[in-house]
Amino acid sequence: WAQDCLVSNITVKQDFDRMKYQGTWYAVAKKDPVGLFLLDNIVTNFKVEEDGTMTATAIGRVIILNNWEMCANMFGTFEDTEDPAKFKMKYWGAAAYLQTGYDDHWIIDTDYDNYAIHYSCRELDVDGTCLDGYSFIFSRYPEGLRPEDQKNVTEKKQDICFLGKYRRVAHTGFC
Ligand code: ODT
Repeated sequence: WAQDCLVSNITVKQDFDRMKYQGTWYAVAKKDPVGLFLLDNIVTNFKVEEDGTMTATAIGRVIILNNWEMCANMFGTFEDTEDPAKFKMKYWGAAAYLQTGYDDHWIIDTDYDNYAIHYSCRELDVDGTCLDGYSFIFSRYPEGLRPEDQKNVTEKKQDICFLGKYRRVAHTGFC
């Protein structure tokens, strides 16, 4: 078994249930993209609207325009695809100077009650691997993952070829 790291071979959560995914998730680790945006104190809240659309808000500490530190209030709407665990995320900030974008948003794995592994590849390399991507490890608890979830999360980090590329996301109460 040799890992090929092709984005097209990455597997996502089977039968993803957006209803059970709702509510608060604390980012406990992050693999940054080129030109990282959210630094730490990152908390997201997912919701399913009455028409079934998944939406989310996120806050987090950012540094904008060389050295202005603030808490960004971000919003996202998720477009469905043929795979229930793969979305396109349109996102924007409460203020015009915050980042906007349109990213892939894949839920690699979650048990809904404790942990979730998110993945987004922004730019494919010519060989089909990910040239620029990011990933969040989420927990329902700001203190971090339960010990019993850590082995599985480590395996999934390897499956998406980001093992060793994560940093811890602190929750200090800044935001
Ligand atoms: O921080 C970075 O470097 C890249 C990520 C920027 C996207 C932030 C947009 C958040 C919009 C609201 C959505 C919340 C849900 C987020 C879940 C996972 C990560 C985007």
